[in-house]
Parts: sequence; C-alpha cells; structure tokens
Amino acid sequence: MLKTPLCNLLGIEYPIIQGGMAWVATAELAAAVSEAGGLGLIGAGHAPADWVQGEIRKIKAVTKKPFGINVMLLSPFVKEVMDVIIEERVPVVTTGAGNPGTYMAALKEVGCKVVPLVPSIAMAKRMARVGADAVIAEGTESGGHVGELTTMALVPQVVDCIDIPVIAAGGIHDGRGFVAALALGAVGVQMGTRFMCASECTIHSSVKEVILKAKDRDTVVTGRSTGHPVRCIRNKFTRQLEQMEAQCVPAEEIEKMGVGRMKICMIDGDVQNGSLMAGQIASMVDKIEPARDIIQDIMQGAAKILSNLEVNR
Ligand code: TUI
Repeated sequence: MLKTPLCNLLGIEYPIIQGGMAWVATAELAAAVSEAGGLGLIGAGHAPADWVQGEIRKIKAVTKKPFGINVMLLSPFVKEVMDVIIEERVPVVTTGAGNPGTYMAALKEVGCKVVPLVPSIAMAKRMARVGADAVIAEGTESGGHVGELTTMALVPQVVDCIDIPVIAAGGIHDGRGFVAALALGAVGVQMGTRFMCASECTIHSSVKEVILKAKDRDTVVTGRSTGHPVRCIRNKFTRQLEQMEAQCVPAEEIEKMGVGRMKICMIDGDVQNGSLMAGQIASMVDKIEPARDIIQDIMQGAAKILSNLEVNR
C-alpha cells in the first residue's frame, strides 16, 4: 500500500506531510492529519514559545501518533520555540525561510528528526552536510514564502545532489501530483493548500470560501523587491503591494505593510486586506472534507494511476 522510506523514517502510515502553515496549522488540524496516518504539523509562524507549548500539549492529549512543528526561522521567537521543542521531545521539526544549522545538533540529540524546507540545490546540499534527516524541496507553486524554481525542475535536481530522502512540495493536490512526485524521485509529499479546506482546519470560513472559488490564475507573488517573495490569492492587499513595488517604495516600508496581515485574514476573515497565502492548486480544491478523506483520496487516486500504468505497459 504505497509505503516509502519516509513512512519508516517518521513512523507514519502514508507518506503525506501537512504543511506547517502559520495561523492555519493548529493542533486541531495537525491531530486530524496524524490520526489519519499522515504527519500533522503545527505551524509556529511568528507565535511566542508559550503558544507553541500549548499546542504541543493539546496534540499530545488527543493523539499518540507522531506529529511535528514547523519553525519559521524569521520569527523573533525561534530560540525559545526550539527550547520548547527540545523540552517536549517533539518527534519532527520542519523549518522554513532560512538555515536551521545552529539548532541541528541540539534537536538531533533528543531524537528529533529535522527536515528543512529548501528552495534550491545549494540549500539542499548545505542541509545534507549539517545532518538533516530529509529535506522538503518546495517549488514556487506553493503558497507563502517561495523560491524561484518549479517543483518539476527542483525535485529531481535535489534528488540527484544529496543522499538523504527528498519530499516534494508545491503544486500537489491529488493522486496525480503524488505519483508525479514519486516519479521525480521523492519519497513523499507535503501539501498545504488542500488541508486549509479540511473540516478540522480552524481558519475563518471566508478564507475557505475564497479557496473553493479560486481559479487557475488567482495567485500572485509579491515582495520580490524585499527578498521575501510570498504567494497569495490576489486581493486588495496584493494589488496595493504591486502598486508600491512598481513605484519602487523602499523594501522596509513594504515589509512593514505585511505585519499582522496573516492573522487578520486567517483568523478574522478579512480576505481583502489580509494576506491570503495559498498555492497554485487552490483552484483544484473544490470541497471541505475531513483530513482523513483528503489522505484517502490521494492514496486511492495514486493506486489507481499506478495500476493503470501497469495495465498499459
Ligand atoms: O517558509 C516557507 N513558507 C512560508 S514562511 C511564511 S511566513 C513569512 N512571513 C513574512 C515573510 C516571509 C515569510 C509563509 N510561508 N516555505 C519554505 C521555504 N523556505 N521557502 C523558501 C525557503 C527558504 C528560503 C531561504 C529556505 C532557506 C533559505 O535560505 C536562506 C539562507 O539562509 O541562505
């Protein structure tokens, strides 16, 4: 039943990791994904360490299955969050938006599997060298902070340049994307956007509605001028940013504009003035369903594709 080395590495049933989305990936969503046999992640984002500790305790109270924390390395609370992760012996840590090298030894010492997100070959090689257990190669189709390369171009190049397992992320929605990722040499997938519309996901219902209605060209990348490009669903806020970037407004001013925008979107439901981070497959998400059904759909879709390939050989 489509076991890969990722299942053994993380102690999970299906090689599917839920993206560690800030303000979106709470203990409720992560628990549902882990209970369904994938790896649920809590997104630490810019949250303080005591919030992260609270979420860890919540998930431990409802599931005995493995789970992880995504640490956003641009957060001012990274050090304290890492201390909590070590104290709580969290099974898996994924990292985004930077180099987790300085925390690697301490995390590994308590048996934590460290799985950095990488947008490039250089970063993948550096992570393998400093002892990462696996990497997630994330293509620019993803929502949130993105690199330049597409999943199709990035994943096989990362697979060829390192000896540790590679997980694919960016632009994956169903069994087709899952099989494609394995064909590129990945041992599993990470998916964010589809899990935003899981029934257990606690974000504001208005955000889910926008994703359900999204069309193929509705996402846009802003912030290239600041060095932190971010993919979001186009809205009043992204149009404002595009205008500022066209007028060459200084990077610090543009960065300042982004502060607090994810919260007002994901929690308060302001889908026009908030930062509605989502990936290019938002247009494929067409229903709200339990995390378990999402995982089953991917695995059943993948099995069907593989058996058809076999028949047609
Ligand atoms: O991290 C993500 N996705 C994210 S983080 C985020 S919150 C945010 N807020 C404001 C500005 C920027 C982000 C929303 N979505 N994905 C993984 C990812 N990591 N994408 C790109 C990278 C990355 C970028 C540079 C990883 C390493 C890196 O290395 C830089 C270095 O230190 O050399």
